[in-house]
Amino acid sequence: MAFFKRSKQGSTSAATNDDTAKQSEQTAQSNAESDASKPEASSLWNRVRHGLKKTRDVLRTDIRDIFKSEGQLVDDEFLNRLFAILVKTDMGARPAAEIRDNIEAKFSGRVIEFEQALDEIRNHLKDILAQPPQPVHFAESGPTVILVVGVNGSGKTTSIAKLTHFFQNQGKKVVLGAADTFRAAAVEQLIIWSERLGAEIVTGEANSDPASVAHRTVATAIEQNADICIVDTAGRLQTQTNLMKQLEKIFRVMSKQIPEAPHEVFLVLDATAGQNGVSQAKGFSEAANCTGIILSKLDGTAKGGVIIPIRQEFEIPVLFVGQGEQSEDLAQFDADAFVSGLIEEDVA
Ligand SMILES: Nc1nc2c(ncn2[C@@H]2O[C@H](COP(=O)(O)OP(=O)(O)OP(=O)(O)O)[C@@H](O)[C@H]2O)c(=O)[nH]1
Ligand SMILES: [Mg+2]
Repeated sequence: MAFFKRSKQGSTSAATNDDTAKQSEQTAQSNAESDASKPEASSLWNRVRHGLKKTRDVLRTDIRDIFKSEGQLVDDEFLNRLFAILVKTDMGARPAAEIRDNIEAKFSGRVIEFEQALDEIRNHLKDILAQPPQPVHFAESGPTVILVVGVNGSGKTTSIAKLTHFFQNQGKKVVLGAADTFRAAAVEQLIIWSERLGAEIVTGEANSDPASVAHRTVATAIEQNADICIVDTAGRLQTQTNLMKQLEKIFRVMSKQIPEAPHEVFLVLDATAGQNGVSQAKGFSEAANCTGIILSKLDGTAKGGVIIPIRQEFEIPVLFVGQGEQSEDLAQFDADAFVSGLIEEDVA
């Protein structure tokens, strides 16, 4: 059930030619900004690559282990072992079965080489991860309002610090709203980030109405001619009706101030939460009318394969990946670079 009736898709498709031209311009700008060949971007992607090492090891080392020689007969045993390895990456049974079935259809009873098997995996993953270039939808005039939502501890507040840094690097002025009034520590956490980043912040008393903080944040952003206004929210589950209603109220309040607001609703997903996290977040994403995903904690122990079911099951794009606890630790998502990080060998 969708709590929020406003359709993001609808508002985009109603765009005029002018809007479309503007959007292409923004897409080009965003693509230029995400260009993985830029030094800063490529160093971030090296770190994403580092975060994908465990998954890459499973794909490369474990699959190589089922090749007794350079070529391997494609029989039931080979296909079963390949399927088991693919599932270990957290990509989910469906894509793993699709890859297995494609290989069976092409090579059954014949010999497949290791690199040919990797090609099949690489191509399939690229198909799944492909998404249209998706810049942040900026407001045509006035501040762009971004609401950040997700389950407890998924990385919302840290991702807001990262987004602030990202937008400030583009010369944009950011105002933050601490609408997680549930815990004093949550407000404190965002205040610390705002001081470090030099961004204005709007807070409220503990347990005060989060919608009132959201309202004051948007008002401050308008007053101060800010470019971006990012509002933090308390962690919640889709099943917590009261909390979902509270989110609905935040939406209502914002859209009274700026009819298109919130321009973006970012869902923060914890990459370490695996398949359960994905299923849990799917209903939430639909209920809260999310427009984009930030995949956090893609460092250390994360199984990067989790992005595959995310792209398959969510109709919204993955916009950013987070790979650390500092404000610089955010990269714009790049499907080709990601697949390369999942599969290509480390260059010594
Ligand atoms: N390693 C790593 N840790 C992260 C990342 N993002 C967030 N964290 C850590 O995860 C923990 C939770 O992050 P928060 O940003 O507080 O998460 P939240 O969703 O705001 O949490 P609640 O407000 O309690 O719902 C903190 O210890 C963060 O430092 C990341 O990309 N990588
Ligand atoms: Mg938080």
